Amino acid sequence: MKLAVISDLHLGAGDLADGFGHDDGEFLRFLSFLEKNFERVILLGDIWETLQSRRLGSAREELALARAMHPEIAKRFERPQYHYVHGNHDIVAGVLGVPDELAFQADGVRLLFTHGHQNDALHTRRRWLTDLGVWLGGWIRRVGLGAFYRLCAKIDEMRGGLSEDGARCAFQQWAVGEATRREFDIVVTGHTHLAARSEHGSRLFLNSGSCSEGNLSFLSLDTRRGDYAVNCGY
Ligand SMILES: [Mn+2]
Repeated sequence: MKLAVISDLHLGAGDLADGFGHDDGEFLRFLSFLEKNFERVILLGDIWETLQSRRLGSAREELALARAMHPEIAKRFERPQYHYVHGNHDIVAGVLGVPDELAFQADGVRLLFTHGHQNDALHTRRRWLTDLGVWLGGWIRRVGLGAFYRLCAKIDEMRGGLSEDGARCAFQQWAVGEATRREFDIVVTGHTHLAARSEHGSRLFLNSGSCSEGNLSFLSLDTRRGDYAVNCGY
């Protein structure tokens, strides 16, 4: 089976906290390319930005606003070729029936797709605190303090134990631990905005990076041929 994975688009309501950074028409052409070349397209979380709403805790309203701001993309994602798994910034989609993980077998390869925020101990134990931090981040951007926002994001990245070196990266260790415990060959994540492909013994860790801020990052998986690659642009 040939699969493409994209994540972390952060499609928002069009104000300064909308981190998508693409022209919708151009992005639709990218989606057409994925549809033509892959049997399934996995949307691996943080597709919609619903945490950085103007009012705290109005995620449902924010999701509706974001969808209205990007109507053609919203419609495209309804096609049966797309499989949506929610993340932490679009956790509200879970209320609408979007799952928090996807698992299946293709050509004898066992695959687990999870956004990856479940790894964040602070998010799990003190979700109100991380949600509040993300919401404040939206306002910091909205009032034009983009550089300050990026500094905070960097600090958060370090707190999360991310590393380019797979053996030292706490996020990868968690994901591969899940794959091992639950007997998956490949674990595919998003969340970190750092595209990655890293072998851990017999298991493979993949991260789709991000399609926000104008980036076009996607994973291509061919389970029949055993080809797994990180791609930037098409
Ligand atoms: Mn995330």
